[in-house]
Amino acid sequence: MVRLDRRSLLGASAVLAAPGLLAHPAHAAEFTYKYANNLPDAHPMNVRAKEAAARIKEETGGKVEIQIFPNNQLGSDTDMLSQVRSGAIEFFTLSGLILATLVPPASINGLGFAFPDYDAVWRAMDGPLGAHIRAQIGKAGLVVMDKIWDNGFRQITTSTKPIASPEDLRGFKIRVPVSPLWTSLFQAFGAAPTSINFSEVYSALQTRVVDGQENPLAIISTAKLYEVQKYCSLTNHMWDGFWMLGNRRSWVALPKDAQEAVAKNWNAAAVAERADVAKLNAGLKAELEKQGLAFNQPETGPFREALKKAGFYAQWKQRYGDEAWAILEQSTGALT
Ligand code: X2X
Repeated sequence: MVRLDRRSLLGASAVLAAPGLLAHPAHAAEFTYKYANNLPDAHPMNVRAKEAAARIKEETGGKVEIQIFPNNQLGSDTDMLSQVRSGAIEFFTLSGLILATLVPPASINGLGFAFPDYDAVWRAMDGPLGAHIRAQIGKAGLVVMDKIWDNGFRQITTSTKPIASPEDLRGFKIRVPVSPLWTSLFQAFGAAPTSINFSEVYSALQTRVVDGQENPLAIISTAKLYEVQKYCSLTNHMWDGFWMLGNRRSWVALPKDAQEAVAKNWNAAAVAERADVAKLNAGLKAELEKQGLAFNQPETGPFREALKKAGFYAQWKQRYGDEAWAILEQSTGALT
C-alpha cells in the first residue's frame, strides 16, 4: 500500500538521495548490502549501526559496504520482513514480538511483567532464552546475530488520560505492533488494541485513529510521539528488543572472514546500543516533561493480577510449551 503522507515522502526522497544508489564509484565494494529498520535516524540503534558499518568496511578492506535505510524508508516492518526473507534487503532489525508472526517462540521475552530489570533481561537474552529463540529463528531460514539490540521497557502514552490502574485500560483504543502476543496482552486488560505498523503510528495518533500507544521513552522521544500525546504512564509492562536478522543466501555468499567482521561489529554495536538506550531512558523523563508530557507511575501489582485472572499467563504457557516456559522462568522467577 502506498500512502503519500509526510513521512513516506520524506522517506522516498531520502532513498533517492542515498549516494550508493545513483552513483557508480570507481572502486565499488564487492558486496553492497542493505540494512533497513523502523527507527528514526537519531535513535541509538542507527547511530551505532552507522559506526558498525564504517568498521565493517574498514576491516574488510572495502569489500563489504552496508548501506543503512532507517525510519521505514523501505517500508513497514511487515514489508521489511518479507524483503529480508526474499533477499531484497540483506539485514533487518525486528522486534522478536513481531518476528513471532513467522517464528512464534520469538515473542516469549515480551510476556507482560516478565522481567524485573535489565540484569534479568541480559541474563536471559545472552543466555539460554536467547539461544532457544535464535535456534528457532535459524530453523525458519533466517540468519540471526547473537546479541539482541535493546528497544527497552515499554510505557503507555495517551492523548486522553493517564493510565493508573488496569481498569483505565478497559475499552481503551490503543495501537499495538503487528503481533499476536501484543494483541493478546491488551485484550487481557479488556482494552481495544489495533495492530498498526510503526510507520503509521505518528499519523494514527495525530488523526485519533487510536487514543494511545506504548513504547520505550527513547522512541517516544526520537520519534517525537510527545507531539501527539499528552500523558505517559510508566508501566514498564514488557521488555522488547530487536534481533539483527540476515538473509541466508546473502550471508553464505560472504567469505568467512567477512562474515566474522560483520558479526563481530553488529554484535559489538548492539552491546554499545544497550548502554546508550539505558542511559537515554533513565534521563528522558525530565526532558519529555518539558515537551509537555504528564507522567505518572502506576503500581504494577494490580496489572499482573489482572493478567493472571484473565488466564493470560496460563494461555501463553500452553502456546510456548513447558520447555520454553521453564527456560524463561530461570531468569524471571515463577510467572504463574
Ligand atoms: O513498533 C513499535 O512500537 C516499535 C518501534 O517499538 C517496535 O519496533 C516494536
